Amino acid sequence: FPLFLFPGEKPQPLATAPSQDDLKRIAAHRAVDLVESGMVLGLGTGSTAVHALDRIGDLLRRGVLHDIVGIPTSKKTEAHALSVGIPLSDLDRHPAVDLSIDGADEVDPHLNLVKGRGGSLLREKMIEGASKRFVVIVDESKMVDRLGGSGLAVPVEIIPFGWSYTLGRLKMLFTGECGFDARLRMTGGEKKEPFLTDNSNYIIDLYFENGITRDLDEVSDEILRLTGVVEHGMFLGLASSVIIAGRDGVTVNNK
Ligand code: ABF
Repeated sequence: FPLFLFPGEKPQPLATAPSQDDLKRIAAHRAVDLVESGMVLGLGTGSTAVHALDRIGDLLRRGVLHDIVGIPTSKKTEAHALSVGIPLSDLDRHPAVDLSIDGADEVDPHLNLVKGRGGSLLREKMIEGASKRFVVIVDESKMVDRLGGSGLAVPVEIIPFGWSYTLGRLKMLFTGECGFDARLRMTGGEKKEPFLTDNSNYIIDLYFENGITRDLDEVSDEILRLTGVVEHGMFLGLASSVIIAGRDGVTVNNK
């Protein structure tokens, strides 16, 4: 894999068959090659994005990059970015973001995404939507023919007030859809309670047996029109590029 290395830097040894985490790191490092000194960066959330944070921190420490300011997409990312020495800001002080780098849960052939299984979709969409360039980093397992098609959830962030009413309204949008289900996301562990986002909201997870078969823009509009819905995890037309690390190499798909 053609990773960018510095003089004296040893290539990270890969097992003969790279693990999924190796692939995430490879995609992340490729994206960080696009970072230039002086940039305002949108900092993604998740196990793939963490590799990008670590790499940016490393390049700042070595003095290869300087004058970077990062805008974190979650509290978790904020803590990690600070721990690796990335100076932070927010959208109010830096409303124009040069480049955002983030993972995704699903990517379709048109570079539409599902994001937010980690629960950070709202801040991600705000920051990535404010970016001149939004680069998505994934391993090959995230590629799907149709959004919702991996059998995992399409998340919707809602306000807690009247959540079961909003759940009912969301279910009504997909009446008759074969194998459709919608559930309030709960925390794991023994103490079961609703999962809370960084914005103190709830998440409703939508499940589609065969993926979303209807027009994605229409589905998006219908969901957003429901009072009580804050945002959903379909990122339509937002990605500029997707870097896909697979066992046969790295592919870059541009919009
Ligand atoms: C965030 O991290 C989310 O939008 C998405 O849910 C998730 C992807 O996580 P991972 O890289 O751990 O698979 O970007």
